Amino acid sequence: SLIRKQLLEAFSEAEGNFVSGQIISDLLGCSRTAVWKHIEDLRKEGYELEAVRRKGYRILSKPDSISGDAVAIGLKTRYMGRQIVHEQSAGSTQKIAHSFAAEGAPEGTVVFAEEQTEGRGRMSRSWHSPKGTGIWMSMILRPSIPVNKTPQLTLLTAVAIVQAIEEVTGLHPVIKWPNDIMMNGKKLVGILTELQAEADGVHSVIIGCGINVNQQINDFPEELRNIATSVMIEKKESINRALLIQHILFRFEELYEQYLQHGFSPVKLLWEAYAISLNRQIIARTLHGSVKGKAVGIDDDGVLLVHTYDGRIEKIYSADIEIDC
Ligand code: BTX
Repeated sequence: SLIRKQLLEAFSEAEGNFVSGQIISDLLGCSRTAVWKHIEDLRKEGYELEAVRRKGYRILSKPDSISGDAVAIGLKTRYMGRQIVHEQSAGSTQKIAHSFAAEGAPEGTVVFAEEQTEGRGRMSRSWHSPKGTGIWMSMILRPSIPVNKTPQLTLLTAVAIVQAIEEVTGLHPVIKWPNDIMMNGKKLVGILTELQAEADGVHSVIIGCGINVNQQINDFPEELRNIATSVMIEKKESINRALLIQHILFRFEELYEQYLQHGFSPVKLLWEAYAISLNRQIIARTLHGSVKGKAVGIDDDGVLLVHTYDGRIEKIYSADIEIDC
């Protein structure tokens, strides 16, 4: 309701400080008793609120929900996440985003699901997306860039997510080219970039982000337990998903604007600072075989450059990277 929205906005502006009962009743144009009733409603929804005489009310914690409201209230972006589609359960948020994009959804539209039953990774691999624990989201973008530049957006997204995780949790994840964010050698985040393009260029780019947030180790199936991790496992406390989403969308928009104005170089510098695979011996497994050598950098398109043992520089467009110890 509108009242609920105004109330949450008032708390959001107070940034964790008290808002007096009088201010709330003026704002909502209702009696102090009615204010109390609205506060009780918020408590029922899972908000933890403190009431102190003469000071008023303040929010101690929000429920870990990623409903449209929870993400929208306190969001500081101009267009990222200004249109939100939130599903309790979806096959894949990528699929939903593709159909919204085809119907003309504006840039910045974001699709979330509490769970995915057919979450997908690259090359028809699957992405485990259990209910209520992670951020399973797809962002719709409409950049005017040639098709061959779109892999840069995967790298840009990785930088935005690392920055947001650092801000919210104090953890320092690293990026493994092209699309993994890792913590202590395990996968924390996967990114999948897909396109709708025709001869006249890119119509839309759909960036899917799978972020393991509040899973415990037992929430992962056996085969992922040695290769996957979550923010909760690393940080040893649960994290409010809506807050993390807000930071991701904000960082993303900031970098994306820079990218549209100044090209890939500013993003490339940041990406390199967060990358672990650079200057290491690696094995890149591509669809056409493996390339061994030292990862020496990425070029201006975001392609990985590998200095092979026989002295050549190989360009790797798509591969799985293993650090060769
Ligand atoms: P990828 O192909 O690089 O990684 C997929 C591989 O990662 C799987 O084969 C498996 O080994 C491992 N894996 C699967 N699930 C998880 C998990 N939860 N945590 C860690 N490792 C896992 C990465 O592809 C791109 C993933 C994008 C997922 C998002 S979620 C929202 C959007 N919707 C959708 O269907 N996909 C994207």
